[in-house]
Amino acid sequence: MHRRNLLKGIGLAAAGCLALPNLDAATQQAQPSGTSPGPFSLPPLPYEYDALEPYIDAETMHLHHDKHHAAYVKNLNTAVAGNSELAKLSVQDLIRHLGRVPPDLRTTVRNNGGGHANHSFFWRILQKNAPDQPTGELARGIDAKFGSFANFQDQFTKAALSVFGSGWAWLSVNEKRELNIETTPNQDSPWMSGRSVLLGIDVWEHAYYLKYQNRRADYVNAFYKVISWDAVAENFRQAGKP
Ligand code: MN3
Repeated sequence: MHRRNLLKGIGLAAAGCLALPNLDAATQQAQPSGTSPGPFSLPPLPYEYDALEPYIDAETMHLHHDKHHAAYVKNLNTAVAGNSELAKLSVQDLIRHLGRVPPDLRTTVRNNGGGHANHSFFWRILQKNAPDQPTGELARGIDAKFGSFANFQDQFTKAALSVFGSGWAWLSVNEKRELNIETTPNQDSPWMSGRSVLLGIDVWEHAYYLKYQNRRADYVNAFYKVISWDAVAENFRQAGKP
């Protein structure tokens, strides 16, 4: 039975007061939440939505992950639908080699593939009960490059506050594993320029506006309370490996 045709046939579809079960909604609910048809899927948060309270609030995490990140995934799937060559690449392969993406799809893949890659990364470098600062090789690398952890923090904060409009600030490494602080607009990233990323902060307003409104500096200071330095150190270990 095709319910939509049936309803059309009996003239009730526009009435808006039907008591029949909504088969379309039931079909959608049969899929795991966060999925959209296509090769890319929204990774679940690696912790509870309220895990980063009071620094990053649960409502922001719900919106940021379930709506914003989900939209990048959905739009990326739409963009690669019908292009089997693109659809079989990882999102990292897509954004590292944007020149291989057909010109008519390139901006869409840059923005939404970038958004998917950046946010998938971002969730994993945050944690509850985070340590104050890095240790080991990463700490020594930061001291060698920036003089001290405090100097690094100062420069990273300045970078995050300097982004005009929407974008990100990053701690990245080049092919010689040299540390560098940089910023990118929109959903661009150091990956797009062949570098590896250790740490990144999303300074789009959607990342902080509900809790911090226009006070981006307060959000950046709060971000330091939830950095998983173990994850950042692991990114440093992996950087430059084939
Ligand atoms: Mn974001």
